[in-house]
Amino acid sequence: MSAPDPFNPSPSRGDRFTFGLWTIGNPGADPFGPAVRPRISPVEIVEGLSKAGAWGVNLHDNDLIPFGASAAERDAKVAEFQSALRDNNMVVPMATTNLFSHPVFRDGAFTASDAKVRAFAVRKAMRAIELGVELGAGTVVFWGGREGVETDAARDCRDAILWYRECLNFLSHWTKDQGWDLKFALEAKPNEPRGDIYLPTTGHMLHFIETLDLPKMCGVNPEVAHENMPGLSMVHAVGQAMEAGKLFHIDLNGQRIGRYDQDLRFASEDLKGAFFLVRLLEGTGGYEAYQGPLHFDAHAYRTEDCQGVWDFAAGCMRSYKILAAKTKAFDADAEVQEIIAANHVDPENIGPILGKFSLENRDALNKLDLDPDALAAQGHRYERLDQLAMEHIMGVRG
Ligand code: GCO
Ligand code: MN
Ligand code: MN
Repeated sequence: MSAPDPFNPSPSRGDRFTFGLWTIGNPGADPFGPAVRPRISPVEIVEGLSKAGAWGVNLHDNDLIPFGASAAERDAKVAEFQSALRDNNMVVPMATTNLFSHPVFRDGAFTASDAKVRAFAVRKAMRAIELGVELGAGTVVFWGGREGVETDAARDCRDAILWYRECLNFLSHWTKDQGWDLKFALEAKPNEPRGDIYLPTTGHMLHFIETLDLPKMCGVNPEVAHENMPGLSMVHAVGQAMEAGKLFHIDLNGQRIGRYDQDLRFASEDLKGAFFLVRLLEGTGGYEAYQGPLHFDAHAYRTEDCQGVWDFAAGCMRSYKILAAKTKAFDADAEVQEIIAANHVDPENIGPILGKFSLENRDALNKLDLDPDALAAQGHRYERLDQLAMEHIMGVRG
């Protein structure tokens, strides 16, 4: 008998891994100190990511084209970038707009109180969407970093939400009018750089989307760090988005609860959270797998030089693949299946009664023999189940 193939966590194009120009190109500046390494150029990023086994690269307009560049400068940058993409067999699945760096956005972009700023932001987003389409992107991310306040004396948040909606409606109608079949993915974050950002969680975004003119075109781009900063569950945010058919994109990284947005290497914090997130995305525990790009919105530690940046990128992809293999083994584990099955019980076929209200189902519900003490008597064995998950993660099982 031949030995099974050893597990290979090396990434390849089929894994659909992507990084942003701003993530690999992050030179390590922080609010307390300047850049510590040279900014890797867009062309070098495309080459390096391709060698590392990634599938694509994403960008903000200004990651490639400096703010205020002439048309000729823009076209030259785009042409150079496109030829690097072609030479290295890389795609651009997602494009986004920088609506946060220029001081014009210091009090917001789509939610700025000055209508001229909002107009400038929408026009900038139109140019960024055009760029995305030129590069072949199918998804446009909107992250409203400056859409918030330090003081609520500044504006009524109902005005902000109304203006946010108007701008997104304008952009989605314009996109349709251009004949483009694009998806908009809205990314929530609770704070940073603003004291409080509007629509702070994926859950808030999911509701807001339903109030837009073209809700089908819009979904979410949840980020591990942004849900974990306030101590929320990324697994539940993503699960709710998937259940609603709204997981259009995802920002994978690592984060400790209660801190600034750390954007750490994927799975380097909260390994168990990362395991259950990958399980959800891979669909090993049930339901369909997520089919979109697996994007890492993270950057290397400030301690690193360029070699460290590539170590960081490899680490994100390897950890995802290792966890994908672990979740597969976890869900194939007979003891795991047995504990889950023992809890998911309905021998009297009660589910359909609750599935739809009718007078018959009301009567059937009232007739059921339900003994709370008997139902409460048995434990659920989740201690054992979770330990099994831990032992798979720790590599002593599976
Ligand atoms: C952040 C955000 C950004 C966005 C990016 C895409 O906290 O800085 O996560 O990295 O994801 O701007 O729109
Ligand atoms: Mn972030
Ligand atoms: Mn992000």
